[in-house]
Amino acid sequence: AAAYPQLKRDPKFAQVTKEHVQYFKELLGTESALIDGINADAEDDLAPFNGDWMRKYGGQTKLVLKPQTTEEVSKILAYCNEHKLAVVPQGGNTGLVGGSVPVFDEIIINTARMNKIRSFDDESGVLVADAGVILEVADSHVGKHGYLFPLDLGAKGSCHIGGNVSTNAGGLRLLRYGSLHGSVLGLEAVLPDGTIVNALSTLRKNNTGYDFKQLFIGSEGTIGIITGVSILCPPRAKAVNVAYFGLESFEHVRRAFREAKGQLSEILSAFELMDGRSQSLVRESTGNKQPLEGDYPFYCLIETSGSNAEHDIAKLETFLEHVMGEGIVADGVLAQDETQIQSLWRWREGITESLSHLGGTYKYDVSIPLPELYQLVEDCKSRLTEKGLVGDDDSFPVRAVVGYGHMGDSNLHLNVAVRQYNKEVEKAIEPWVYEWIAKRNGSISAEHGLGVAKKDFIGYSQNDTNIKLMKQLKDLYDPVSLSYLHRLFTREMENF
Ligand code: FAD
Ligand code: 2HG
Ligand code: ZN
Repeated sequence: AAAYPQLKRDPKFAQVTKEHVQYFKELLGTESALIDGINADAEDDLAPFNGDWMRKYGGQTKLVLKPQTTEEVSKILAYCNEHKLAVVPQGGNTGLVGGSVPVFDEIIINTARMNKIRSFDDESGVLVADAGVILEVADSHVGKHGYLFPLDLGAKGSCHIGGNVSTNAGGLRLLRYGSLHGSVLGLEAVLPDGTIVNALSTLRKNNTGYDFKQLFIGSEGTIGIITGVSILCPPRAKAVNVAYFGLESFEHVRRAFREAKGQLSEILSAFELMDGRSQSLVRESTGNKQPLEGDYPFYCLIETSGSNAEHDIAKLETFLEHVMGEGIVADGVLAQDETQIQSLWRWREGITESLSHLGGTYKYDVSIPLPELYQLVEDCKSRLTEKGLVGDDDSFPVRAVVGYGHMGDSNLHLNVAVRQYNKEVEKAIEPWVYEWIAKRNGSISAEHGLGVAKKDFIGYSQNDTNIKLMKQLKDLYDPVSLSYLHRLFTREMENF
């Protein structure tokens, strides 16, 4: 991956020296808490921290710090603030907008060693955990007590719950369990000057002034580092069913969604969309046989989660009879056991990884009203085809244009897979794609955040007043802007 070319390193930030490293070594006490590329060549050890999941953004850090406690994070930030050392927070480094990459030479503050479950209350379902707990670990922990983590996503095996909260990740269960703005009850965070903010409430209700935690949820590390999370987990459903359908058009998918909402209502826990190309890509990369015999332009995956298996199956069967009988879905399959449930989910969750085998992927994570949701993919495909950029042989830079996503949340993932990252392709899509979304009052980032990929395009989804207010909040939390946590707003703010 190439270094991010568009931004200049801010000269007000100091270079990391051996003296700085010595301070951190003494503070953290153990070799395993630090990767030191200042005193020795540590290129190989630093590489996984310097690159992102998409191999799109390259970082140049020479120092990774892995604190274990909130106090250590506080001391690190206070020191960085005092010595004008830029930092970037990093969790599982699975973000899809380059936000966790030290695109200059920022010190990485990685939460991997902050991995303790602090408490779980099996009466209220409230989990309190360090920010660096891996999402899947948190879910298994509460699972043992009959509860479910209210967020699920394809990167669950490596992303951290602190990273999830910082990006306000949406994922596969939002339709049923809502966004983290609702389920996160409290947070502990460290401000850029080292101040520890303890808002780690476990209460559902607490109307005593401003709700600080909400500002941290989705702010991508710009106003501080989250160190602890308190989150309300719902009971784990006793009966889970998954169905996978083939459909003839996007109109049919919309009708199926309307029917699913109407007939499955309170047990519906996911309604996911996959286009035909996304499924053939998963087939090609895994070698697995597709769940249905025929080829369809659209597929959808429906999950129900309820407390009574018999009731749920009865509802689901009535629904299936209806959508098949009315010709709303062309074909379908219902998972018969947990293994089949997992294997059907892989046809949806595996798309991102299958795309990554093709080379690079330009990712657009948009929210637009349902009627036009898929039109964006068609228009993008036509545009790239007209420009002669799409084709099967090696002379064409674009290998596939696919659309999939969280239909139930009006959230589409438009992915353009390229043999390698290519300026001509990027210029053909951007800012065209953002203009397309803005014309429909959509969001240019429904769930992945701005990172470095989308920060310059914030104006397509937020007006000047909103951006100005964000800047004011940023200044309040990080008044001297010494820590590099301000980087999201550096560019566009020059206009104010
Ligand atoms: P990182 O990538 O390490 O960091 C993400 C951002 O948060 C960065 O800006 C970083 O600086 C900041 N940050 C990290 N930790 C902290 C902290 N403790 N305090 C303050 N700031 C912090 N996203 C979705 O929303 N929905 C999906 O369905 C989804 N599916 C995915 C599937 C795959 C296969 C992959 C690779 C990614 C997917 N993502 C999805 C994107 C990504 O997993 C999420 O954004 C996730 O929440 C990032 O967590 P992380 O720990 O990896 O964070
Ligand atoms: C998903 O829903 C993730 O699978 C990733 O948000 C989407 O890779 C993407 O564009
Ligand atoms: Zn998604």
